[in-house]
Amino acid sequence: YFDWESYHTLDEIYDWLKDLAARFPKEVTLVKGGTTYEGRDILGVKVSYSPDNANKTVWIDSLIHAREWIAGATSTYILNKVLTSTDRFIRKMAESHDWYFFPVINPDGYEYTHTTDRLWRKTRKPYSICIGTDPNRNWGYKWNEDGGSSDNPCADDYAGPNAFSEVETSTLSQFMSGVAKDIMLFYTFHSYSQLILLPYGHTTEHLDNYDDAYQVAMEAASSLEEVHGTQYTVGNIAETIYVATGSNMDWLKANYHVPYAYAYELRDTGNYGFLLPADQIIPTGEETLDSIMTALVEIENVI
Ligand code: 0X9
Ligand code: ZN
Repeated sequence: YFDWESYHTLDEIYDWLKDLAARFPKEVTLVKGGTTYEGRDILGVKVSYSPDNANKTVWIDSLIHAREWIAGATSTYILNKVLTSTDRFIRKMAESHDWYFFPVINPDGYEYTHTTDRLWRKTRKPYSICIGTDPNRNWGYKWNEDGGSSDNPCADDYAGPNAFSEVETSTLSQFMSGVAKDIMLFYTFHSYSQLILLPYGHTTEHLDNYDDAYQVAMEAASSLEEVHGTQYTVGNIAETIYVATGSNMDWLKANYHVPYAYAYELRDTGNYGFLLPADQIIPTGEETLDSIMTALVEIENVI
């Protein structure tokens, strides 16, 4: 029932995560990262080959924006390879890190894209005459500042009435707070535009360890391109696309000093946009996986 030839529903993804926990009882733990307005769980898995949790952690989340289906398909592709790849190099990288995968962090919205409106982006909690907050504008760092979001509940980038007004972001942020000190490398997958974006979204200034993180991303982008020729642009969020505040990445980076944090805007550059055909899932997964492995090598200088 699960493959990378088609896009899957929330139930299919959650059943697959539960199935992994049953098939790999030593390595895979099902984790509840939070809850949603409509009463669903935000389910993820922890993958660890180290009984003493001594490994550095890689975090991968996706589908904070409901319509960006390739993002969820790519994170499950990578999760599957972390568990089952027989490539020696990938096995070494997989087993020498701990991993958190949260393929669907906006489950109500994702379900809605399958049942009712394929291009829905936000959560599903009503505000006056409109529904939903942009969960990637609702986190508590620079919340609703600098013109990086909207006060209009009908806008697709509505920040919500206050930071963490949504149960999805408040519960998931509590979960992330508990593991943040172990996170060395953070990814949040979006689509589309073929970009590797670096913090922060409120300013074009290059803050914290920007230059170092940029070098790693450039190496990651060049190894991504080697797989299928797909070209990515690397840069600061505000410089590369637009000012955007209240994202999960910026909140994590600012509060926990996670050394390497990237938002990927996956395929394509607008030909299909959010409606990327399913026959691009596997190539997108292949190239994205390679870029992550390269980032790990660059960060840790190991072969
Ligand atoms: O606007 C957004 O939230 C993201 N672009 S999208 O078209 N996928 O909606 C980019 C925001 C930058 N990413 C993060 N700060 N995570
Ligand atoms: Zn997005």
